[in-house]
Amino acid sequence: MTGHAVRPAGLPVAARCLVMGVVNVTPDSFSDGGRWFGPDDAIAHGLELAAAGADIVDVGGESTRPGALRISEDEELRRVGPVVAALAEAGVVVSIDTMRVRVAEQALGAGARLVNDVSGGLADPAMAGLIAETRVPYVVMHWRGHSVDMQDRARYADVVKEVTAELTDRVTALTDAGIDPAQLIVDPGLGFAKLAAHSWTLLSRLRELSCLDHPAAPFPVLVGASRKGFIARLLGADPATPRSFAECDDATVALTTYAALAGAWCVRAHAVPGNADAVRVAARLAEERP
Ligand code: PMM
Repeated sequence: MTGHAVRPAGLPVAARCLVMGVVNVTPDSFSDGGRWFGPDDAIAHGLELAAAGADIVDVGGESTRPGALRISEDEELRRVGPVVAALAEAGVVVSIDTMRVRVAEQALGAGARLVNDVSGGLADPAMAGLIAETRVPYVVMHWRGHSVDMQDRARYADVVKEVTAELTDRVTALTDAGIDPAQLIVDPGLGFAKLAAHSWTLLSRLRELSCLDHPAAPFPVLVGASRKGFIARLLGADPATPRSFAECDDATVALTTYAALAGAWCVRAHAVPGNADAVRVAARLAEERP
């Protein structure tokens, strides 16, 4: 099966893996923090990503880099509100990257079409109700706790088994709360409560992640490998000197080709053009498969 054979309603449809471009409206994000912090720069960047081939533009106001502290809800709303509204108004398919129901609700009101919740509904108990009521597509990422101490939770005997079991529990809880399984997209949460080796193992066994122990499986899979620390550490001169995040874009493109061929529904990426090419290359190769 290919993940992109399963298509969440209300989102772009293509005979290939989709590309989600990233706009972090934060001063301190892991990979591009501070670059698009003002609303005008963030809006211009979102439009640029859409023009470069992003099918969806993911707007986030809260950094989730390891060790990050939370910001207030009002600050998050202040950061993302004008950016979501302007991009949606311009016809861009906007995804809101938030763990907070109030931020998700306001973003949907301003025209966002997908909620990307890195906590999979665990951070805000009211999130499931909003998603059930609005019937929008919803990304359920594997998450074990807030960024401040998430790396202390990177303990696994069998990372693929535990991540799929924990995602199954989330999907079951969300569907029990009234969400239609057709709204759900799953994500292994690369780098979130994961050491580098855990992220590599999960990527190498991507096909297993959509096949959760749930009657509605397989689910579409979103992969967020772009500029993550596990790539920076692999490519650095030595373990103590990871490569800079922006210098990981070529390796991200390589992983996008792989993820698309392994059936990912969508990849989340900071530098869109190379990834937009990679998903098209992968789709062409897949056409030739017997
Ligand atoms: N990674 C980040 C933020 N949001 N959302 C999903 N669904 N999956 C991810 O892997 C993910 C995400 C952190 O990366 P960034 O701060 O570089 O954007």
